[in-house]
Amino acid sequence: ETQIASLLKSSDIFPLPQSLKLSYGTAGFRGDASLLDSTVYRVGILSSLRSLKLRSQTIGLMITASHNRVSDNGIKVADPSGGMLSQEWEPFADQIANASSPQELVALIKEFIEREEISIGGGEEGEVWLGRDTRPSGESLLRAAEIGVSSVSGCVAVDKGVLTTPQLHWMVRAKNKGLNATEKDYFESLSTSFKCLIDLIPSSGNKISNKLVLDGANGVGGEKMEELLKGYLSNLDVEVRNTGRDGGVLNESVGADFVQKEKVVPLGFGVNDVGVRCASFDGDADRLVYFYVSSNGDKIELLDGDKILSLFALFIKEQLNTLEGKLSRLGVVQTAYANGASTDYLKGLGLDVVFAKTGVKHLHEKAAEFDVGIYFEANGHGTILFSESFVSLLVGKQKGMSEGSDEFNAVSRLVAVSNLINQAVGDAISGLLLVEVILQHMGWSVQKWNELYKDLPSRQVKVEVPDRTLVVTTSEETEALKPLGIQDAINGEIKKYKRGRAFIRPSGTEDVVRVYAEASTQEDADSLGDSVAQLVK
Ligand code: NG1
Ligand code: ZN
Repeated sequence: ETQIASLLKSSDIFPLPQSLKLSYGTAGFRGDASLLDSTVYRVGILSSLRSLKLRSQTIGLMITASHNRVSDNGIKVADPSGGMLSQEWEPFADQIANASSPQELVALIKEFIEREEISIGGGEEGEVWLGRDTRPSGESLLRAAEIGVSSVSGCVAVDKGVLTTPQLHWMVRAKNKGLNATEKDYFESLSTSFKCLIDLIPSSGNKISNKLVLDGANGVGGEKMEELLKGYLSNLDVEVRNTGRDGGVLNESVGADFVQKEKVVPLGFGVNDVGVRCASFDGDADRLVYFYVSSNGDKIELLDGDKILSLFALFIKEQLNTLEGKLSRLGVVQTAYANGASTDYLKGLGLDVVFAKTGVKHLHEKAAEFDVGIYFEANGHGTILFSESFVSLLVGKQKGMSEGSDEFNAVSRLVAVSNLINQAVGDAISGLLLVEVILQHMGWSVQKWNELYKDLPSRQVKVEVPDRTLVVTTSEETEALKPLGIQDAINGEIKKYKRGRAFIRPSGTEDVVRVYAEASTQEDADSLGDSVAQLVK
């Protein structure tokens, strides 16, 4: 009862703005930052309940709206594994976020606590770690989240300050595994395994230029990358631009989402960078794409998530092939946005390619079914998952191998990759380090890497509609079930183009319907994209 009274009191401070309809969506709640106090407060409560439910394990709460505009913000929950909040709890998240009064909120919470058999107030403890990106609204939203967390009795909020999204996920995962879990531990783990992989590069290979220029999207990623370079990896030659210190605006004409969707040079890059290896992070540094500026200085050649996935798959496969006997199942996971040429390439390597719905929670789940599962969204969000049993098998086998043999080195590389790559969630910093070391290992320039396969021309269009929920798709998202008849019309358009492929789906993070189109020429992809967009309007 005292618990209820305290919830009623604190929820009074954060009334729900009128006419706000929230949905947990692809990646947590997002919206205009000025409207989100009540939402983050309520998600704070949810996180405490989650921690109590999971026997006091630590839960993560990240305040970010990733690649969205700077005036937006958002919140998402990390489960104890470091992965996304279990989808079973999403309906509850939606319900409480939309509760229109403190009384309704408290009633929903009471009912949920009973149904989930969560006990509160009998000495049970809960812990929630909070992080935020560099958005100006982050600090006050974090305060609201803290109040939500600590309004549940026995629960404490720990403010971890400004972090990339993947750093917080990594720290939560480490904490619950009983490992050292500070930001320093994160940097040390990444830099140690990176150096280990560098030391394992065969000396006979081709040497490539070390130089990389990074577009930090004017967000948290550039800052953290500089910290890593300064404190831990001083001999890596990375120049960071768009750090946010030089007056640039977060995600505005910069960053991975901009570069990948618009396929143009981000601000701060141009004719002086022609041919140089460049990379872009998104606003919270969970996405990574590479590019190089082509000869006239305004166009780019994009190496997206699909190409990063292909590079990783090739390297991992090479190591696995060096081992005697078939020890593992390697698989890759893509979404409908994957370029058709990348899927053909991966299948051509003999890999098991599976498809998941948009949103990393769906890809992560499928990748976890393999011993080594690599997943990437075309936009650059992805990682590699190693099953614990496979890593222990490797470590066990290595003991009987002669040091320095090809097999021994392959095992050492795989173990180092499992430590370097963030296994909680896609991480631009750890992904970048892995790309860099693989390119050095292969002796490949960015141009050479780009030649693995040639992307089919594609085009993405956003269509603003009064109600995007009217578009309903199949589970693979490649066919629209509603509005009735629209899929037949889309098929009619697709048929007109060689290698034509197109689909529509409602965005889970923005108020738009997304159109994806692919065809054998850029003109055709553009024209297919535009005509499908017309059908949606
Ligand atoms: P929506 O807005 O649902 O398409 C976007 C990305 C997803 C995912 C989430 C989370 C595209 C086409 N969609 O989701 O892949 O990354 O944001 O950030 O890039
Ligand atoms: Zn992001």
